Amino acid sequence: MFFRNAGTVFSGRRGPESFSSIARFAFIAGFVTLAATGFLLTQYHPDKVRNVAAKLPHLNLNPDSEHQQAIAEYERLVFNVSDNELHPIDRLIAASRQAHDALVAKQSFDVATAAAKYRERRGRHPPPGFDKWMEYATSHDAIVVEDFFDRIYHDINPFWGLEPNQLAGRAQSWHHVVRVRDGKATGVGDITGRVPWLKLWTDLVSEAAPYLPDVDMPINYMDESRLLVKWEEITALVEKGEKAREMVEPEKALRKYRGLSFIDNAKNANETKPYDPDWIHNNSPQYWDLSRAACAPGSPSRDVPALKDFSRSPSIPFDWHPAYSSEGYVKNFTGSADSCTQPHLRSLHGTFIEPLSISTSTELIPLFSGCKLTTNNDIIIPGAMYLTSDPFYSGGNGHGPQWSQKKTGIIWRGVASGGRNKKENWSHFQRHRLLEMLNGTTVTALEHDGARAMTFDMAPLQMYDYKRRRNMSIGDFLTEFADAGFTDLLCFPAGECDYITPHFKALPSKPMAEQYVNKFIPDADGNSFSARFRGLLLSTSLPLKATIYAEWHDDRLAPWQHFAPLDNTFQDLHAVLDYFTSTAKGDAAARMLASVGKRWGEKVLRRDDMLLYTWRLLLEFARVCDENRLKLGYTDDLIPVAAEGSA
Ligand SMILES: *[C@@H]1O[C@H](CO)[C@@H](O)[C@H](O)[C@H]1NC(C)=O
Ligand SMILES: *[C@@H]1O[C@H](CO)[C@@H](O)[C@H](O)[C@H]1NC(C)=O
Ligand SMILES: *[C@@H]1O[C@H](CO)[C@@H](O)[C@H](O)[C@H]1NC(C)=O
Ligand SMILES: *[C@@H]1O[C@H](CO)[C@@H](O)[C@H](O)[C@H]1NC(C)=O
Ligand SMILES: *[C@@H]1O[C@H](CO)[C@@H](O)[C@H](O)[C@H]1NC(C)=O
Ligand SMILES: CC(=O)N[C@H]1CO[C@H](CO)[C@@H](O)[C@@H]1O
Repeated sequence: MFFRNAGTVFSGRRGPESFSSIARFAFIAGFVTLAATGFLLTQYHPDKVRNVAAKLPHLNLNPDSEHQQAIAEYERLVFNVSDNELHPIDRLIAASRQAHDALVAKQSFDVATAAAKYRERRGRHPPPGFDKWMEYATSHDAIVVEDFFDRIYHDINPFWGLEPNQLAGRAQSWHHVVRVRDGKATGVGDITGRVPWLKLWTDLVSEAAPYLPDVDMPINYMDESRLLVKWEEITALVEKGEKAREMVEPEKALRKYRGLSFIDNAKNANETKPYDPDWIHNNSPQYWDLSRAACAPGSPSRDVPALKDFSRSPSIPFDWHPAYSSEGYVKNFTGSADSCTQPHLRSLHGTFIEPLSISTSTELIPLFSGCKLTTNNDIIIPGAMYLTSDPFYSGGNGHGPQWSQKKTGIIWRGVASGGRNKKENWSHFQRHRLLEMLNGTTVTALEHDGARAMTFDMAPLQMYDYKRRRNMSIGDFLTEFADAGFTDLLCFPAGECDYITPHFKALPSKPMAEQYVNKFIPDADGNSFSARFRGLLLSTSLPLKATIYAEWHDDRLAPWQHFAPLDNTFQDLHAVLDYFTSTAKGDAAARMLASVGKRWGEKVLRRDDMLLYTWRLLLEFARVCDENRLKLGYTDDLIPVAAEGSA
């Protein structure tokens, strides 16, 4: 039973005891790489700590560094509480730090190491041109960890099961293409009256173009991702590709891509007309049904059909312990985005209720998109909005004041998107839910008068047990703390807002830069990904994030390290906010995460990092579109004397 009935009691969880010694260990191990706070530890577990500290490299603690102080302050506080005062989130922070440090320790600094790690993880030689890619990466201080690029292989692998010339032809003839020929990139396609994405992506690819083979990047010009191929079909394609995969002898590897003149010169009209598969334009809620067909058989959502009637209140599955969570808090953020394991999302996210537009194919074609559902088969590139300097998304050059200058508050502004919200279905939309949960008036009424909110129930006390929840003061707290509202209610039909005005009022918008005065900023999906996440990470505020969309950067960001993750139900929202605001330790944790996230973002979310991601992706895509693809490979590192005529 997934869904909570009125009165269902939450069925208890494992106590936290079993975690604490591991958590402590994790913290101590984590310090080795922290390079900042060794001396503080000595005040606490003297013996253990001295052992660790003895192994620490010489540390240069700069007492003026806001970043180092942010870390030191949290550690001081977390080490001064007894095990049973540790919050589950403290344990998650410790575990996340340890996992992330271990990941970053796998960094490659030279092409031979990077190529070896590539072969180990991918089972092929890297594509030709890998050396130039690595050269650019190292000369631009990029952090190269093979795992950071997993997404590329997840996305590209099914295409190894398709025929290369057909792939190349379909890519070349698509409606909107970033085309690379002879080391130059151009945008092809009619963009009259459209957003400037083609130019943004073309400008990015231009920077890599001198080092790229001829390649076509067919791009999706809709907000929504487009391809939902049945799980069985994708699996068969991936298996076909894997069966053919080989690690050719280094001397026999081909270094030169075939090139695309064979298509460019073809006079055949069939090859220049865009190939459009059957597009499904049927409106909701069949989208859920298309999506679940892309889930593995046996996964919880696969056999749960779309809801037909959204007139009933949304029900949140409280009595439920997903594998991606620990003690009620998201631990595995990738897992939390997966709709295949969460059948209740069929009625808790606008994408599955009434998306603005649907144009979906169940046939696999090459198509590049800025984001996708975990079930989609589009190939992800960095969202075009991340490439603009538009302060609407990025907040511009200001990233907000220091933590101590900030207001202890949470702010959110945005439009009531997520899909087409209507009288019959709006209470199921994620942004509406987020705002009602942050509305002090609504929550106070819920706590004191038993008035039902339209979009949510209070999460059970048994699951999230804290003082404010017990004394029913979450509403009062939010009244002071939260400033969250829609800037446009986007009523449907337009102008007929009676159904929504008792619950929401439109507020004036606020530039991102002004929002950064607050400590906390939640980020929720709109019609697709929110496009503000990068700006939020780079700010001095702490982003709180839930999403069902995958993005290019997912493998390089860690929840509870760079941002605070939320469940897509938001059932954990109040408890997470309580953790951050009820003790000095919580505030220090928020300050630390905001600072660590910003620092990390400045290292791995730069334009150069988006360039390197796209560059590597295009090398892979050019290879999979090449009829010699099984033999193409970078192997110079394995051949003692470089052979002549490298491409
Ligand atoms: C640790 O906690 C105790 C008791 O609450 C307090 O007296 C002491 O000052 C704290 N130490 C530090 C370093 O914060
Ligand atoms: C296009 O393809 C169809 C079917 O493969 C073929 O019958 C037709 O002659 C082709 N047209 C041209 C202009 O080559
Ligand atoms: C996180 O979840 C994803 C998707 O469900 C899964 O593939 C991955 O193995 C999980 N990661 C960990 C560390 O459990
Ligand atoms: C409830 O508890 C919170 C946290 O301790 C406290 O700040 C608040 O004043 C309390 N409110 C009431 C009504 O008791
Ligand atoms: C908060 O909720 C109340 C009703 O509970 C509503 O009147 C008000 O407009 C809401 N505030 C915002 C900013 O939407
Ligand atoms: C998925 C779903 O049931 N959506 C409904 C939202 O509300 C409109 C009525 O305004 C219905 O037509 C949709 O079917």
